[in-house]
Amino acid sequence: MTRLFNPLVPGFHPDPSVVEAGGAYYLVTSTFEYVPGIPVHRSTDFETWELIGHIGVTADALGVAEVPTGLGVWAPTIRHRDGVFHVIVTIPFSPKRCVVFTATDPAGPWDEGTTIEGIDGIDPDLAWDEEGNAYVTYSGLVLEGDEIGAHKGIQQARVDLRAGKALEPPRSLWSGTGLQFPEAPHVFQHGGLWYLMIAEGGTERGHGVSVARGPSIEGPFAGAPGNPVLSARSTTRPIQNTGHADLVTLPDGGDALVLLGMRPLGATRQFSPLGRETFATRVRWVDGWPRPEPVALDPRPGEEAESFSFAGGGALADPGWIRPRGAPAEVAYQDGGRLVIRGVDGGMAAPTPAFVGRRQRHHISATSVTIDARSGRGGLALRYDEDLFIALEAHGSTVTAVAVVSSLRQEWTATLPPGEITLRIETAPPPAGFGAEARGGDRIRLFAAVGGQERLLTELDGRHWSAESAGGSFTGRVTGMYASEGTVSFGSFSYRGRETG
Ligand code: 6LW
Repeated sequence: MTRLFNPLVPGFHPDPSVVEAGGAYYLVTSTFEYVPGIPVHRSTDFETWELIGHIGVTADALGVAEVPTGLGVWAPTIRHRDGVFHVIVTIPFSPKRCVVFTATDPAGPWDEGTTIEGIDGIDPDLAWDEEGNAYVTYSGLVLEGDEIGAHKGIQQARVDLRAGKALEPPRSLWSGTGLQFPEAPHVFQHGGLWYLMIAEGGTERGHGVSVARGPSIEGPFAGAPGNPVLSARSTTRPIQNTGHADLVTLPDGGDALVLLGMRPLGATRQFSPLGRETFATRVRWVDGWPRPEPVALDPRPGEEAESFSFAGGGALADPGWIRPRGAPAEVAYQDGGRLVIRGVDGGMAAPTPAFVGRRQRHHISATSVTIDARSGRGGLALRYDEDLFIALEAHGSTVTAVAVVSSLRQEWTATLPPGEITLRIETAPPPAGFGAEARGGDRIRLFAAVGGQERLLTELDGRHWSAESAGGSFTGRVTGMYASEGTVSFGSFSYRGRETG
């Protein structure tokens, strides 16, 4: 039996879509303002997933150089047909809009994409009927113009992928049970019928999966009894917000959904530090309807540890580094066994900061760097967005911890002896119970050290840097190295994470 580790892909990885081709699975997720965008994870056993590449490796490839926070790359769908991988995605506020990227090797290179005119909405799905006609099915959320914010339900149009246009005005399909934000549609065939699976209820605690079926790809679709067929709302399940699902057949022959969820912490389970992650759950078919099981927590055991020394040439080429609105290599380079970052004014508050980071993937985590900040200012930061971040900023022998929550800013400063500085950010779940600390999010501790002398600069309540506080930022925590002035250099970066013990 295939074991479904959950999270399947930990850290900020929402809106998953998966396809099986040639004995392997390929999974893509949303990346919003981050570059490179749209990671492609590959697995042959559905248990171990490897990041093999990205679909947009520069900001221009995705049109996200100036995209507002929370917009950018939303909800890709990956499909495979006649030896070609297709990824269709909406990139709101980018010239790309609704775009289809193709590649014969999902590790890349991917083409520059073909925009599909006439599809105005989000969460596009791509499917072909029995005759080979291509259809885009999408969520009719209006993102600009006079009707901004209006919702037209689930829509569909036959499209010409080569010419990049809809071949008919969009038609309305079944749009769920009436919960808010019918979205994330996927259409597929099973047992001679066509199914339309959607998310509804909004991506917060009300999120769920609903299903309808009909005789053709165009419907008409009739909803399943008992929709939503999956939701964690108002339950004590450790994985909440479950929805936005795609169907897949596992290596053991059973069916499963990949979907997004969150792992809230705290006495009233309100704060999710890691944002929306990718999970999976088994599906049984009952009377021709998919019945997903509740999503069960099963994190990979033990500790995940990674470290980069920058002495070898390829450390910055690792695909796990990301940066808002620009490629990491535009501000960072390896020189003399170190990673050098050129400062950008505004530091972590800049929309396009000189920040090169990796997703926080575990509740118990420690990220540390060694830094030389004698010719600049910079350090280690934990970012939700440019308004919500924590930074340990070194300048000469001084280290300042900075915590920013919108217009609130607080600082703690320490002066250290001369020498190479180590900066470390640790996170841990809050204590159990109902005390003051238990009511918040995770506990975040900020350290600076030189030689054997270590200082705890401060301890913070992580509720302010969690998905619920960030609202429509839609991303998750990213921890990494940055510079705000001059140049700073890093000798090492390490991340250790685990879920228990
Ligand atoms: C995604 C949509 C959603 O496109 O959030 O709230 C968007 N729901 O399905 C970004 O993840």
